[in-house]
Amino acid sequence: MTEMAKAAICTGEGSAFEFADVTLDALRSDEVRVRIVACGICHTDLAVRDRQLPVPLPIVLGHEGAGIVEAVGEGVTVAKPGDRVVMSFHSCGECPSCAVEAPTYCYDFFPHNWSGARADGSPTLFRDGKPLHGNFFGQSSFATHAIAHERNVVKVPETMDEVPLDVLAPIGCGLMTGAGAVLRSIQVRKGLPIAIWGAGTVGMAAIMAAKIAGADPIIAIDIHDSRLEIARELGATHTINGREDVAAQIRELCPQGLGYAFDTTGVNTLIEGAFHLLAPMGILGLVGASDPADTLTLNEAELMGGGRRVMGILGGDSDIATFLPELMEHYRAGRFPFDRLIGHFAFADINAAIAASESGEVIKPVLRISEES
Ligand code: CXF
Ligand code: ZN
Repeated sequence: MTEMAKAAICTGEGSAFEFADVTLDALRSDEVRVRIVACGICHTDLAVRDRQLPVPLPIVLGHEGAGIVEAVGEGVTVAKPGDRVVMSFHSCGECPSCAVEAPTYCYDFFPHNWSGARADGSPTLFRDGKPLHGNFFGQSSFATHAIAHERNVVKVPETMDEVPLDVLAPIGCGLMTGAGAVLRSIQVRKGLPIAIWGAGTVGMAAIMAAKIAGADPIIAIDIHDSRLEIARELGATHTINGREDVAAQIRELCPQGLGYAFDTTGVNTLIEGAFHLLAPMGILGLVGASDPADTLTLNEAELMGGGRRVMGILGGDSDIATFLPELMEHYRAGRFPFDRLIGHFAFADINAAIAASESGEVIKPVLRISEES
């Protein structure tokens, strides 16, 4: 059976997303059809639009979808029709990374997430009877309906019944990346100082998680004072405007050095500067998208001598089946108040939502696509 949907199609840099009627392919045995209630917008969607990632266009983007399951293939056990679900990235489930519950490092990440079709090359979407690129992050959720997979759908626990899907939607990307980096990848220890460069979605999630982990102090660095104010509300004990002498202020606050430095900017001069601030055994975590031509210069004695570590991190080492419910519980308990970052927009206003994200006016735009019930 096929299903009609309305989707926002990305045709490339400089062009607004266009709405069109599309058809979803018949479900395979491991697939889930979701009626989308809400979907967050992430910088990765915009990086695709701007051709910074090798994803084919035109395509239906959107990878922070949440909705209600409409139908499932016969092999699906994670959810059933009527369940509330959030979606995240897809993975193969078979490679050495997936075998140790580290699917963000899936050896077959590209075909499952960025090829514009299923990993076997078959299209999930059609427009006017012809294949249209979709299956973005295994979902393509800028649409009224999406095909997702057993491995990238997480049922929302019943304890979250009171929490609307238009709040939960963005949990499966930047939020899990920042929180997972602190709690899972770096495993921040109580009482040690952390500094976080960049107070966007990922940085803010890292700040909230650093508070959960008991890091102290928690220093947030950004060039926008308005973001630093929110960072303080969410758990930063100190904030520094990036236009000031950041290194001098951190040295004054932490004369023994930083236990952890976490960069979300991808700017190599900032990363190198952060490395010099590490205490013995300090860890520098990197999640920012950088210019592919950039290289880091690190002093070998400084790296080896103090047992310092530099860690590349993807998706906060999230194992979504366990970690997303854990984060939802932190939200419910008031420890992870990420709703503070959300600005809601109607689906029809997707281009305004993108503009608000790019101007910095809204940290995490979330599209309302249909009523929850
Ligand atoms: C991704 C990167 C790979 C793992 C999951 C999250 N980022 C998306 O924007
Ligand atoms: Zn994303």
